[in-house]
Amino acid sequence: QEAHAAAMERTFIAIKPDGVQRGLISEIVSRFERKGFKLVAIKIVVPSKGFAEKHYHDLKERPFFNGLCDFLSSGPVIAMVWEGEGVIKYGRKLIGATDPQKSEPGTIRGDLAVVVGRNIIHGSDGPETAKDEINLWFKPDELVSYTSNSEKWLY
Ligand code: RTP
Repeated sequence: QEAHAAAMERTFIAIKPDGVQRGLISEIVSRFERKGFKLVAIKIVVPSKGFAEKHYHDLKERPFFNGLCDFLSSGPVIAMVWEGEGVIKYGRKLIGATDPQKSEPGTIRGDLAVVVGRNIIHGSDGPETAKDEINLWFKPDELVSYTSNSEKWLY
């Protein structure tokens, strides 16, 4: 069903500095990959504090905003774009609740994290933020469109 490919949904996923430092990159990538989502962009980057503030601009009134931005800019982050049917919502499901104390076992945060300030991963929470975050973190030519061999068995 090739008509799918053109309009396939995309989301922005980031492995935060704690996830990178703890050696969880392959574990996290693997969960999205095995589900059947397609990786269309990936890079490692140390965001500046100002960049982190842009990324989290919606949270600027929250008491933890400054600490959160300090943390996101404290080391390497893996920035990714994943593609697939329902990837924005289902990606959030794979990630689990914001507070790892409340995330279900089987989710990334439920299995791999303990506290909200070190919850190892970020995922866009809707179509608008997905679009904005992809545009913030990636230039258009860093997104790669391709057909993966497994697609005809997934869709
Ligand atoms: P994210 O954007 O990172 O995927 O997380 P989220 O939507 O599940 O949660 P959100 O409410 O947008 O919060 C963004 C990030 O802020 C940190 N946080 N710290 N100290 C605190 O009480 C607190 N609350 C939130 C978390 O790292 C959360 O992922």
